[in-house]
Amino acid sequence: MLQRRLFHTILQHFYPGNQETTKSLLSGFPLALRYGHRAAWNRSKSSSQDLRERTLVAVKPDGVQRRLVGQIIQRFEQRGFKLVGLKMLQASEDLLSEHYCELKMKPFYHSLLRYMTSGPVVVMVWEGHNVIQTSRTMVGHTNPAEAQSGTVRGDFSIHVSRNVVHASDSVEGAQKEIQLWFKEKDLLYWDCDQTKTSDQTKTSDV
Ligand code: DAT
Ligand code: MG
Repeated sequence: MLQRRLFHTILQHFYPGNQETTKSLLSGFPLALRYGHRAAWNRSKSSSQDLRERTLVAVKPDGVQRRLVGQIIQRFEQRGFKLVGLKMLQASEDLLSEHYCELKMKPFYHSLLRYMTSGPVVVMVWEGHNVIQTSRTMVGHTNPAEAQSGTVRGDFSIHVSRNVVHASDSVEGAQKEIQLWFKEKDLLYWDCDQTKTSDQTKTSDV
């Protein structure tokens, strides 16, 4: 009500004596207010969801054997993504057949499962803006022979059957894979509160 009266006063200032113009502009005001407010709310809602995008990245058995886990984690940290889940495990054939269910008919499927069960894997969930697409770019082409230098596969591997790392390829794929590999309770929600850290440092310095 206060906003309506304020708007009326402003209109009166610009259109003195023209009651009709003032009235017609005023009738659109609550709508503009309502939709403007809703649009702003939707914008902030979608941008905060966007920052919370999550993906599954896994260091495959060859990556673990070759002691590449640290370097791969470092690339994601350095890029600015947030680690919200991490575990090392010997994956079962059941889990992998679910993970790679879309590849069941491929000629390499059985050797893929043999390779993926040949040793432990390190599975991670990374969070951040556009993390799914950016991770795919960072990981590089499926076939390392075609992967660009600077990507994980382009820097650390030469053959498609030993391509070191996995990253989800879509929003649906990431959701499915995260649920498959992690229980909800094993994913952490933590805030990146650097201000607090520097305040604490200042306090302890005093
Ligand atoms: P990506 O891992 O890049 O998402 P994908 O989902 O098509 O690729 O395949 C899953 C894995 O299967 C891939 O990382 C390595 C293996 N693979 C794919 N194509 C292959 C091929 N032609 N020969 C052997 N292994 C292959
Ligand atoms: Mg894939």
